[in-house]
Amino acid sequence: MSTSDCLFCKIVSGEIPAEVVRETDTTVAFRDINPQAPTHVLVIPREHHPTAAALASADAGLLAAVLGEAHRVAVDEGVADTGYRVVFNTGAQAGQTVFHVHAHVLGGRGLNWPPG
Ligand code: IU
Repeated sequence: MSTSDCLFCKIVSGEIPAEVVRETDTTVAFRDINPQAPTHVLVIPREHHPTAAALASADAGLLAAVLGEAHRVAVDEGVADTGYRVVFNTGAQAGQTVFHVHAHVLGGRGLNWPPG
């Protein structure tokens, strides 16, 4: 499933370039265009699902695959030992702006809690 007006579907298809750091049959991980930390990578399923909640309902196994890749990205980026954050902004009030589910992997600096 993909939608023709979805930016992240276009990254999956290669129509829009991205700095891809990991790929599997079901997921793609690429650097965020506007990084908020020294490591800021987005992990997405190739299939279009708008939010983490929608993906949890439709295919919990694929959501688990996205999470697994997020942790592999952290290892590859060298932030697994110092600490990192995996975030799904879910819905407009939580700051979601791109409605193709994505896990943010943030690390390489101290991260505040609670987030803004
Ligand atoms: P959000 O959780 O939906 O707010 O995150 C969307 C992210 O997608 C945000 O961090 C943007 O910088 C990032 N992004 C990108 O990496 N490439 C793009 O072409 C666009 C947004 I538009």
